[in-house]
Amino acid sequence: MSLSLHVLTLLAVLGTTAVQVLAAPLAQCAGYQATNVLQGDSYLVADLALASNCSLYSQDIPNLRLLVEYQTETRLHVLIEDADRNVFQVQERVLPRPSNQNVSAASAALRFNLVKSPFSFQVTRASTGEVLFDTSAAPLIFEWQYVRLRTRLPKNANLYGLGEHSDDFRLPTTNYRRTFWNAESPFIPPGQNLYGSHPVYFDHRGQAGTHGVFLLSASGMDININQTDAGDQYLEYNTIGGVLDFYFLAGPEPAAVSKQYAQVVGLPAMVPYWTLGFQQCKYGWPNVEHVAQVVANYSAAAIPLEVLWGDIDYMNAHEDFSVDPTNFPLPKMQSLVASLHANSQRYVVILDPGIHYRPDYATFQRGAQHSAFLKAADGSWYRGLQWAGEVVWPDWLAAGTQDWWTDEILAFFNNSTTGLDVDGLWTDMDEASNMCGDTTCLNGSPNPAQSPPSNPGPLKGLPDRDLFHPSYRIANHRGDISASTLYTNITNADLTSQYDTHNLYGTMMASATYTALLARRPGIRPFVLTRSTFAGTGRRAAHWFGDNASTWADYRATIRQLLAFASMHAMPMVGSDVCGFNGAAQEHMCARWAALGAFQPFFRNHADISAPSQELYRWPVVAAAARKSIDARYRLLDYLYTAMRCAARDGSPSAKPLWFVYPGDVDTYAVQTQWMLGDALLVSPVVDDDAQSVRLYLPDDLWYDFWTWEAVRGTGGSVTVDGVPWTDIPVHIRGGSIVPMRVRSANTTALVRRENFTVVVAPGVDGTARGVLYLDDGESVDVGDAWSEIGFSWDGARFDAGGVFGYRTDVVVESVVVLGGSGGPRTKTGPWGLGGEFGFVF
Ligand SMILES: *[C@@H]1O[C@H](CO)[C@@H](O)[C@H](O)[C@H]1NC(C)=O
Ligand SMILES: *[C@@H]1O[C@H](CO)[C@@H](O)[C@H](O)[C@H]1NC(C)=O
Ligand SMILES: *[C@@H]1O[C@H](CO)[C@@H](O)[C@H](O)[C@H]1NC(C)=O
Ligand SMILES: *[C@@H]1O[C@H](CO)[C@@H](O)[C@H](O)[C@H]1NC(C)=O
Ligand SMILES: *[C@@H]1O[C@H](CO)[C@@H](O)[C@H](O)[C@H]1NC(C)=O
Ligand SMILES: *[C@@H]1O[C@H](CO)[C@@H](O)[C@H](O)[C@H]1NC(C)=O
Ligand SMILES: *[C@@H]1O[C@H](CO)[C@@H](O)[C@H](O)[C@H]1NC(C)=O
Ligand SMILES: *[C@@H]1O[C@H](CO)[C@@H](O)[C@H](O)[C@H]1NC(C)=O
Ligand SMILES: *[C@@H]1O[C@H](CO)[C@@H](O)[C@H](O)[C@H]1NC(C)=O
Ligand SMILES: CC(=O)N[C@H]1CO[C@H](CO)[C@@H](O)[C@@H]1O
Repeated sequence: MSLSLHVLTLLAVLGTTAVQVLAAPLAQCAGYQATNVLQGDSYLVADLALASNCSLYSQDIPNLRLLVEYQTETRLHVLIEDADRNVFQVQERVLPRPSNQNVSAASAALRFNLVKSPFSFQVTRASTGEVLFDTSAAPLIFEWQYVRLRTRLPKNANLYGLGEHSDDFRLPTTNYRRTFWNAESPFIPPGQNLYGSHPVYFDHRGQAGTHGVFLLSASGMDININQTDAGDQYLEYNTIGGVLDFYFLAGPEPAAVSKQYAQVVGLPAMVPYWTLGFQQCKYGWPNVEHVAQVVANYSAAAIPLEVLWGDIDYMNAHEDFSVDPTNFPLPKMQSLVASLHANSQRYVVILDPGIHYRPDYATFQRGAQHSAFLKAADGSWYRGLQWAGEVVWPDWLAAGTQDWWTDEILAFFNNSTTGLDVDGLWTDMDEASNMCGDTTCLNGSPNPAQSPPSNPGPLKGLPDRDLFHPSYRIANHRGDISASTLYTNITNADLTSQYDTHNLYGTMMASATYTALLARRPGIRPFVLTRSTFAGTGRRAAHWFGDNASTWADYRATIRQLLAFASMHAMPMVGSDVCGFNGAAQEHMCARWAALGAFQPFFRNHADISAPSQELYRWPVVAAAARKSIDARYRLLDYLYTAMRCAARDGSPSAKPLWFVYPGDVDTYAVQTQWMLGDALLVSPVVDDDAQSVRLYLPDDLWYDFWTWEAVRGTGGSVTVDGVPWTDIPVHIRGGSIVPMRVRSANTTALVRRENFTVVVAPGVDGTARGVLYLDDGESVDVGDAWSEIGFSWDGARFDAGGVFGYRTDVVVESVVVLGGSGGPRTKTGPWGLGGEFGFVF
């Protein structure tokens, strides 16, 4: 590349205001000097003084403060903030911080080493001295609207996470940029920012352990992973604001990092049992009669349907809290929901954040009375475009918004005879996606945002920033940071700016919806599905992977997305639009996707209005694949529910990559077409277009074919499985596991819960096995003592079940099956009740 082209590119990227700041090349930036270092048993503080002005994109902040806390044995907190504490920090009410247990530095698994001049720091693993993070790679830059921090990394490091993206699971290590700016992203374009922001990465160093690095920041940013011309590997944060609020997580086992991360951002919500059933949606269903036919046709095809969804079609003129009086009239909707409920099926509908700006629309009027909307400069409501047309936007940080939102949900989704008695809510378009692509779409009518306050106050953001066109431009695929979303110069009710809170909008909407649902059915676990996410959203909501296409490429992408969300973003309840959202689903692909979806936690078929219908009964082969895989899923429902319970209790991943289980096996590090569902099942779908064979990796261990129970000795190599019918998906049970299964499947999860168990013992290489079964009522937020956690063990000759038996049930263990052995599986028949421990020699 020629020099002139390089400069031109820079100018284009930086915009016109950047010309003068280009005069200060990066190399001249001298960073900070640490002074007044004060070290206690469990903390270190220091002042950081600017060495010389850098002024790369905006003015430097002269005085910073460093706070290092040994919060737990495995968690080190490093905060670099402005000494005056004006720079925005994510509100505690949006993301409550974990408590600091003040452990002694000497006992912590991670060490902090300070270099005073120029200031840099290292984080090392105490047990080995291994350097995990080292910011001496480049001087710290901390400006009003640009913050840069670079860490050295081992060459070609094994890095994962940094969602939401559709890129390789093991991240590229050269010339790779991840941008964080929540955006509606149809077709989930590779290499671009998508709907959510999770600035946490896992760094896997093989036998030397795995650690995690979480930057608690909602700011727009680019994270560059690259090598210098000299070949030095680095990862570099480039943010347009916020502070550097790092949590270093020691692991050292990969799943330990998942748990430590969940401790920081909050444990995931426990899902209601029914949400693990199969679900169907489509945008463009024309009327309630058609929807009732879908339900009937699922039944006629003997494919269990648990949850029916309503996309925006059900609304009147796309207004929230309304039904279309012609095609989806309320009485007919109510009888649809009543008949679903009578059959133990469920109904969930969509809500959008854009509230129609129509003076006689009661929801708008009541919101206005509560001052629940974002405001423009002249005090009028800030407006934009969403499905309903010209809309105003809830300000989730305003004092009256939660009450207004809860009241709307209580009234419209009234659980008595007057309302639409839904079982969950779906928050869409919450990035927030604004169909006003630029600043003039409302017929050019001026709609300026309110002036930012001259002194917003502590942690609420620096005043006098260019909130519209910051000089450092992140690589948002939508263009400017205000493009196709809310203007970033809008002031929220708590005096923070959209510039700083943009990435929190969806998580706040999901959280407000969760709160409303809890008020509506007190004590019952709410179910919220959100498109836009941020670190910690799993505390309140589930997520689907957005609007992609009915293509084999996107079928494969779901596996990478599942792995990242479930194992690294503390969001266990995730899945894709089965058979793809955009475009025409092809028969064989849809059959494969039905089976793949059956082994991912959130399992919903959904398609766009422009896409042909793709319900699973539409093709015989797809129906057969669905029946077979849903039958298996439902027999495994309590195994899956137990995995969700583990996730909710301690952050254990509901699904994870092979290297979590075989961290020393380098051949697993890049595997992104297989996953472990829970601890025992390895799922290895056919992944090539239209193929009937799959090359799957089987680690050096004992495995059992889930369908035939045949033992398979993995050698730590790939094996080819040929002739995989369109209806099938290869699944293996890991030796050493015990898997509780229902004896039979049923048409709804409520019926599944009445079936007895068979317990499948899959002995490992050493001949032993263990497993666990969690049981409760499936819906209470607080189950009190009414839960069971039954540990199963097999020592080679004896089977035992013990643990906690608080959940009362008539369901029994009918049989115990031990796989392997020369004579094939051996079965012992009970029954054994689930009210107390039992055991026997086989
Ligand atoms: C940076 O520039 C400001 C404004 O010109 C000046 O007041 C300050 O002393 C400079 N700081 C350093 C460390 O050079
Ligand atoms: C840890 O120390 C901080 C600062 O001294 C204190 O505010 C906090 O209460 C302590 N936490 C615990 C759990 O002791
Ligand atoms: C990676 O480094 C190369 C060489 O310095 C540079 O040309 C490229 O722009 C960098 N890419 C990113 C994403 O930082
Ligand atoms: C339901 O099945 C009937 C009979 O096959 C068919 O005529 C109808 O179009 C189907 N409707 C839907 C919505 O699938
Ligand atoms: C729900 O409907 C019942 C019966 O009409 C009514 O008494 C109640 O006030 C309604 N609840 C809300 C929150 O609107
Ligand atoms: C926010 O930006 C828009 C678009 O440039 C402009 O019309 C409006 O006046 C700005 N508001 C403030 C307070 O700067
Ligand atoms: C219906 O909603 C009210 C609150 O509006 C709640 O007190 C009641 O328990 C709910 N009933 C059911 C069956 O969910
Ligand atoms: C589900 O219902 C269909 C028809 O209603 C029936 O044929 C099928 O046997 C049922 N399946 C199970 C597992 O109960
Ligand atoms: C479960 O097993 C018990 C004891 O053998 C039996 O009485 C009961 O009918 C079984 N339940 C079902 C749904 O098969
Ligand atoms: C991750 C992925 O494969 N994304 C694809 C989604 O669909 C668009 C359009 O077909 C492709 O361009 C992307 O590559």
